[in-house]
Amino acid sequence: MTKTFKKSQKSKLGLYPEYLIKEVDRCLKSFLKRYEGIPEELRNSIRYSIESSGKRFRPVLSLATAQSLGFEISHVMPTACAIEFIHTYSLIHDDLPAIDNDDLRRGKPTCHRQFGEDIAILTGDALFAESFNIILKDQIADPDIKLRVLDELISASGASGMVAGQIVDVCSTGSIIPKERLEYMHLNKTAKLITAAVRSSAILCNAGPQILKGLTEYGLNIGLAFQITDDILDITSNSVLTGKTHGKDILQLKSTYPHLWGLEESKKIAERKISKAINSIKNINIDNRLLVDIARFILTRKA
Ligand code: GRG
Repeated sequence: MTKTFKKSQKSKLGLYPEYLIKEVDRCLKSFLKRYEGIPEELRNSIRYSIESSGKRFRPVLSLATAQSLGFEISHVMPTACAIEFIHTYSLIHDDLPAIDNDDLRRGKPTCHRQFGEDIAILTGDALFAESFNIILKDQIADPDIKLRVLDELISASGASGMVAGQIVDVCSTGSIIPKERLEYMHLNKTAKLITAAVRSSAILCNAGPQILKGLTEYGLNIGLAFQITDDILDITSNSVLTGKTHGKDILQLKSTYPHLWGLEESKKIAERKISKAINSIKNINIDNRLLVDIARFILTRKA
Protein backbone atom coordinates (compact mmCIF):
# COMPACT_ATOMS: atom_id res chain seq x y z
CA MET A 1 0.00 0.00 0.00
CA THR A 2 1.25 3.48 -0.81
CA LYS A 3 1.11 6.38 1.64
CA THR A 4 -0.79 9.18 -0.05
CA PHE A 5 1.33 12.22 -0.83
CA LYS A 6 -0.60 15.24 0.45
CA LYS A 7 0.02 18.68 -1.05
CA SER A 8 0.11 20.12 2.49
CA GLN A 9 3.17 17.96 3.15
CA LYS A 10 5.22 19.90 0.60
CA SER A 11 8.10 21.79 2.09
CA LYS A 12 9.92 25.07 2.53
CA LEU A 13 12.46 23.55 0.15
CA GLY A 14 10.04 24.08 -2.74
CA LEU A 15 9.30 20.83 -4.50
CA TYR A 16 11.51 18.79 -2.16
CA PRO A 17 9.58 16.42 0.15
CA GLU A 18 10.76 17.67 3.53
CA TYR A 19 8.47 15.22 5.35
CA LEU A 20 10.68 12.41 4.04
CA ILE A 21 13.77 14.04 5.60
CA LYS A 22 12.01 13.73 8.95
CA GLU A 23 11.30 10.04 8.36
CA VAL A 24 14.95 9.42 7.48
CA ASP A 25 16.18 11.40 10.49
CA ARG A 26 13.94 9.39 12.81
CA CYS A 27 15.29 6.10 11.50
CA LEU A 28 18.92 7.26 11.55
CA LYS A 29 18.46 8.26 15.18
CA SER A 30 17.19 4.80 16.03
CA PHE A 31 20.24 3.21 14.38
CA LEU A 32 22.55 5.45 16.44
CA LYS A 33 21.21 3.90 19.65
CA ARG A 34 23.01 0.67 18.89
CA TYR A 35 26.38 2.38 19.27
CA GLU A 36 25.91 3.05 22.96
CA GLY A 37 28.46 0.41 23.98
CA ILE A 38 31.30 1.52 21.69
CA PRO A 39 34.20 3.81 22.71
CA GLU A 40 32.90 7.25 23.60
CA GLU A 41 35.12 9.09 21.09
CA LEU A 42 33.74 7.05 18.19
CA ARG A 43 30.16 7.20 19.45
CA ASN A 44 30.35 11.00 19.67
CA SER A 45 31.89 11.47 16.24
CA ILE A 46 29.41 9.11 14.57
CA ARG A 47 26.52 10.92 16.25
CA TYR A 48 27.98 14.35 15.35
CA SER A 49 28.36 13.39 11.69
CA ILE A 50 25.07 11.55 11.20
CA GLU A 51 22.89 13.97 13.17
CA SER A 52 23.92 17.04 11.19
CA SER A 53 21.36 18.75 9.02
CA GLY A 54 21.88 17.31 5.55
CA LYS A 55 19.17 17.22 2.90
CA ARG A 56 19.23 13.43 3.05
CA PHE A 57 19.00 13.57 -0.74
CA ARG A 58 20.00 9.95 -1.40
CA PRO A 59 17.76 8.27 1.21
CA VAL A 60 14.86 10.56 0.29
CA LEU A 61 15.29 9.43 -3.32
CA SER A 62 15.18 5.79 -2.19
CA LEU A 63 11.95 6.41 -0.29
CA ALA A 64 10.42 8.34 -3.21
CA THR A 65 11.32 5.48 -5.54
CA ALA A 66 9.55 2.99 -3.25
CA GLN A 67 6.47 5.23 -3.18
CA SER A 68 6.52 5.54 -6.96
CA LEU A 69 6.33 1.75 -7.13
CA GLY A 70 3.41 1.54 -4.70
CA PHE A 71 5.40 0.47 -1.62
CA GLU A 72 5.50 1.85 1.92
CA ILE A 73 8.71 3.74 2.70
CA SER A 74 9.39 1.31 5.57
CA HIS A 75 10.01 -1.37 2.94
CA VAL A 76 13.31 0.26 1.96
CA MET A 77 14.13 2.43 4.99
CA PRO A 78 17.15 0.44 6.32
CA THR A 79 18.84 0.53 2.90
CA ALA A 80 18.01 4.23 2.53
CA CYS A 81 19.72 4.93 5.87
CA ALA A 82 22.67 2.71 4.96
CA ILE A 83 23.20 4.88 1.87
CA GLU A 84 23.24 7.99 4.08
CA PHE A 85 25.97 6.28 6.14
CA ILE A 86 28.04 5.76 2.97
CA HIS A 87 27.42 9.35 1.85
CA THR A 88 28.41 10.70 5.29
CA TYR A 89 31.56 8.59 5.17
CA SER A 90 32.46 10.09 1.80
CA LEU A 91 31.91 13.65 3.10
CA ILE A 92 34.11 13.07 6.16
CA HIS A 93 36.95 11.68 4.05
CA ASP A 94 36.46 14.31 1.34
CA ASP A 95 36.93 17.06 3.96
CA LEU A 96 40.18 15.64 5.37
CA PRO A 97 43.38 17.75 5.14
CA ALA A 98 44.85 15.23 2.67
CA ILE A 99 41.90 15.67 0.30
CA ASP A 100 39.88 18.94 0.32
CA ASN A 101 41.06 20.24 3.68
CA ASP A 102 37.71 21.79 4.55
CA ASP A 103 36.69 23.40 7.82
CA LEU A 104 32.94 23.59 7.41
CA ARG A 105 30.33 20.96 6.57
CA ARG A 106 26.58 21.15 7.03
CA GLY A 107 27.07 24.43 8.88
CA LYS A 108 29.38 22.92 11.53
CA PRO A 109 33.12 22.28 11.87
CA THR A 110 34.09 19.26 9.78
CA CYS A 111 34.58 15.97 11.60
CA HIS A 112 38.40 16.25 11.67
CA ARG A 113 38.18 19.86 12.89
CA GLN A 114 35.92 18.78 15.72
CA PHE A 115 37.53 15.50 16.74
CA GLY A 116 40.96 15.35 15.07
CA GLU A 117 42.11 13.70 11.87
CA ASP A 118 42.67 10.26 13.38
CA ILE A 119 39.13 10.04 14.75
CA ALA A 120 37.66 11.40 11.49
CA ILE A 121 39.37 8.73 9.37
CA LEU A 122 38.18 6.01 11.72
CA THR A 123 34.65 7.44 11.86
CA GLY A 124 34.43 7.27 8.07
CA ASP A 125 35.72 3.70 8.11
CA ALA A 126 33.17 2.72 10.76
CA LEU A 127 30.26 4.29 8.86
CA PHE A 128 31.20 2.49 5.65
CA ALA A 129 31.30 -0.91 7.39
CA GLU A 130 28.15 -0.18 9.41
CA SER A 131 26.22 0.64 6.24
CA PHE A 132 26.59 -2.98 5.13
CA ASN A 133 25.80 -4.20 8.62
CA ILE A 134 22.47 -2.36 8.45
CA ILE A 135 21.59 -3.95 5.13
CA LEU A 136 22.58 -7.41 6.32
CA LYS A 137 20.84 -7.21 9.70
CA ASP A 138 17.96 -4.75 9.32
CA GLN A 139 16.80 -4.81 5.71
CA ILE A 140 14.08 -7.40 5.23
CA ALA A 141 14.50 -9.05 1.84
CA ASP A 142 15.31 -12.41 0.29
CA PRO A 143 19.06 -13.18 0.32
CA ASP A 144 19.35 -12.92 -3.48
CA ILE A 145 17.71 -9.47 -3.41
CA LYS A 146 20.04 -8.36 -0.59
CA LEU A 147 23.03 -9.48 -2.63
CA ARG A 148 21.81 -7.41 -5.56
CA VAL A 149 21.39 -4.38 -3.29
CA LEU A 150 24.88 -4.86 -1.85
CA ASP A 151 26.27 -5.17 -5.36
CA GLU A 152 24.68 -1.81 -6.28
CA LEU A 153 26.15 -0.01 -3.28
CA ILE A 154 29.60 -1.60 -3.34
CA SER A 155 29.95 -0.96 -7.08
CA ALA A 156 28.85 2.66 -6.72
CA SER A 157 31.32 3.29 -3.87
CA GLY A 158 34.40 1.39 -5.00
CA ALA A 159 37.18 1.53 -7.56
CA SER A 160 34.73 1.88 -10.46
CA GLY A 161 32.58 4.36 -8.58
CA MET A 162 33.03 7.04 -5.97
CA VAL A 163 36.71 6.36 -5.29
CA ALA A 164 37.47 6.52 -9.05
CA GLY A 165 35.74 9.90 -9.29
CA GLN A 166 37.53 11.18 -6.23
CA ILE A 167 40.93 10.07 -7.52
CA VAL A 168 40.37 12.01 -10.73
CA ASP A 169 39.31 15.00 -8.63
CA VAL A 170 42.42 14.82 -6.44
CA CYS A 171 44.81 14.24 -9.35
CA SER A 172 43.40 17.00 -11.53
CA THR A 173 43.28 19.73 -8.90
CA GLY A 174 45.31 22.68 -10.16
CA SER A 175 45.03 21.76 -13.84
CA ILE A 176 42.39 22.06 -16.54
CA ILE A 177 40.98 18.70 -17.60
CA PRO A 178 39.09 17.80 -20.81
CA LYS A 179 35.29 18.08 -20.58
CA GLU A 180 34.85 14.31 -21.01
CA ARG A 181 37.15 13.74 -18.02
CA LEU A 182 35.07 16.15 -15.98
CA GLU A 183 31.89 14.24 -16.86
CA TYR A 184 33.64 10.96 -15.91
CA MET A 185 34.62 12.51 -12.56
CA HIS A 186 31.07 13.72 -11.81
CA LEU A 187 29.52 10.46 -12.95
CA ASN A 188 31.68 8.44 -10.58
CA LYS A 189 32.06 10.83 -7.68
CA THR A 190 28.39 11.71 -7.39
CA ALA A 191 25.97 10.27 -9.96
CA LYS A 192 26.63 6.57 -9.34
CA LEU A 193 25.71 6.65 -5.62
CA ILE A 194 22.60 8.71 -6.43
CA THR A 195 21.66 6.14 -9.09
CA ALA A 196 22.34 3.32 -6.62
CA ALA A 197 19.91 4.97 -4.17
CA VAL A 198 17.18 4.75 -6.81
CA ARG A 199 18.11 1.33 -8.18
CA SER A 200 18.58 -0.44 -4.84
CA SER A 201 15.15 0.76 -3.75
CA ALA A 202 13.60 -0.38 -7.04
CA ILE A 203 15.26 -3.79 -6.66
CA LEU A 204 13.80 -4.15 -3.14
CA CYS A 205 10.40 -3.27 -4.64
CA ASN A 206 10.69 -6.00 -7.30
CA ALA A 207 10.93 -3.59 -10.26
CA GLY A 208 11.24 -5.34 -13.64
CA PRO A 209 13.93 -4.62 -16.27
CA GLN A 210 11.95 -1.94 -18.13
CA ILE A 211 11.31 0.09 -14.99
CA LEU A 212 14.90 -0.38 -13.79
CA LYS A 213 16.17 0.89 -17.13
CA GLY A 214 14.08 4.06 -16.94
CA LEU A 215 15.03 4.65 -13.30
CA THR A 216 18.72 4.13 -14.05
CA GLU A 217 18.60 6.77 -16.78
CA TYR A 218 16.74 9.03 -14.34
CA GLY A 219 19.33 8.48 -11.57
CA LEU A 220 22.36 9.09 -13.77
CA ASN A 221 20.92 12.30 -15.22
CA ILE A 222 19.76 13.79 -11.92
CA GLY A 223 23.08 12.70 -10.39
CA LEU A 224 25.06 14.62 -13.00
CA ALA A 225 22.74 17.62 -12.73
CA PHE A 226 23.12 17.49 -8.93
CA GLN A 227 26.92 17.77 -9.17
CA ILE A 228 26.72 20.53 -11.81
CA THR A 229 24.44 22.54 -9.51
CA ASP A 230 26.85 21.81 -6.65
CA ASP A 231 29.63 23.38 -8.75
CA ILE A 232 27.36 26.34 -9.55
CA LEU A 233 26.37 26.86 -5.90
CA ASP A 234 30.04 26.97 -4.92
CA ILE A 235 30.13 30.26 -6.88
CA THR A 236 26.62 31.68 -6.56
CA SER A 237 25.50 30.69 -3.06
CA ASN A 238 26.99 31.37 0.36
CA SER A 239 28.21 29.47 3.41
CA VAL A 240 25.09 30.22 5.44
CA LEU A 241 22.91 28.49 2.84
CA THR A 242 25.21 25.64 1.81
CA GLY A 243 26.85 25.02 5.20
CA LYS A 244 30.16 24.69 3.30
CA THR A 245 33.08 27.02 2.65
CA HIS A 246 32.07 29.37 -0.18
CA GLY A 247 34.22 29.57 -3.35
CA LYS A 248 36.43 26.65 -2.38
CA ASP A 249 36.58 25.20 -5.92
CA ILE A 250 38.08 28.41 -7.31
CA LEU A 251 40.53 28.75 -4.42
CA GLN A 252 41.72 25.18 -4.92
CA LEU A 253 41.85 25.56 -8.74
CA LYS A 254 39.41 22.70 -9.32
CA SER A 255 38.02 21.79 -12.71
CA THR A 256 34.27 22.35 -12.46
CA TYR A 257 31.40 22.88 -14.91
CA PRO A 258 31.37 26.69 -14.52
CA HIS A 259 35.15 26.71 -14.91
CA LEU A 260 35.13 24.72 -18.19
CA TRP A 261 31.75 25.75 -19.65
CA GLY A 262 30.91 29.08 -17.99
CA LEU A 263 28.07 29.70 -15.55
CA GLU A 264 25.20 30.19 -18.00
CA GLU A 265 26.09 27.19 -20.17
CA SER A 266 26.46 25.05 -17.04
CA LYS A 267 22.91 25.97 -16.00
CA LYS A 268 21.65 24.99 -19.46
CA ILE A 269 23.47 21.65 -19.31
CA ALA A 270 21.90 20.95 -15.90
CA GLU A 271 18.45 21.84 -17.30
CA ARG A 272 18.94 19.47 -20.24
CA LYS A 273 19.96 16.64 -17.91
CA ILE A 274 16.86 17.21 -15.76
CA SER A 275 14.61 17.13 -18.87
CA LYS A 276 16.29 13.89 -19.92
CA ALA A 277 15.76 12.43 -16.43
CA ILE A 278 12.07 13.34 -16.44
CA ASN A 279 11.56 11.94 -19.95
CA SER A 280 13.12 8.64 -18.96
CA ILE A 281 10.45 8.00 -16.30
CA LYS A 282 7.51 9.32 -18.34
CA ASN A 283 6.60 6.10 -20.08
CA ILE A 284 7.25 3.50 -17.44
CA ASN A 285 4.55 2.10 -15.22
CA ILE A 286 5.19 4.07 -12.00
CA ASP A 287 3.63 7.01 -10.19
CA ASN A 288 6.40 9.40 -11.20
CA ARG A 289 5.10 12.63 -9.60
CA LEU A 290 7.42 12.76 -6.59
CA LEU A 291 10.48 11.75 -8.61
CA VAL A 292 9.67 14.52 -11.11
CA ASP A 293 9.39 17.05 -8.25
CA ILE A 294 12.75 15.96 -6.84
CA ALA A 295 14.38 16.26 -10.26
CA ARG A 296 13.00 19.79 -10.69
CA PHE A 297 14.12 20.74 -7.17
CA ILE A 298 17.74 20.20 -8.24
CA LEU A 299 17.55 23.21 -10.58
CA THR A 300 16.22 25.54 -7.91
CA ARG A 301 18.11 24.32 -4.86
CA LYS A 302 20.09 26.83 -2.84
CA ALA A 303 21.93 24.30 -0.66
C1 GRG B 1 33.26 7.01 0.66
C2 GRG B 1 33.57 5.05 -0.82
C3 GRG B 1 34.07 6.33 -0.35
C4 GRG B 1 35.21 6.83 -0.82
C5 GRG B 1 35.87 8.02 -0.38
C6 GRG B 1 36.23 11.05 -0.40
C7 GRG B 1 35.64 10.17 -1.43
C8 GRG B 1 36.20 8.82 -1.59
C9 GRG B 1 34.64 10.54 -2.21
C10 GRG B 1 34.02 11.88 -2.12
C11 GRG B 1 32.79 11.91 -2.89
C12 GRG B 1 32.11 13.22 -2.72
C13 GRG B 1 32.26 14.01 -1.47
C14 GRG B 1 31.35 13.68 -3.70
C15 GRG B 1 30.63 14.96 -3.63
C16 GRG B 1 29.19 14.69 -3.77
C17 GRG B 1 28.37 15.84 -3.28
C18 GRG B 1 27.72 16.72 -4.28
C19 GRG B 1 28.22 16.03 -1.98
C20 GRG B 1 27.29 16.98 -1.37
O1 GRG B 1 26.09 16.26 -1.18
P1 GRG B 1 24.78 16.91 -0.58
O2 GRG B 1 24.55 18.27 -1.18
O3 GRG B 1 25.20 17.12 0.94
O4 GRG B 1 23.69 15.93 -0.69
P2 GRG B 1 24.31 17.06 2.25
O5 GRG B 1 25.13 17.74 3.30
O6 GRG B 1 23.00 17.75 2.00
O7 GRG B 1 24.12 15.59 2.55
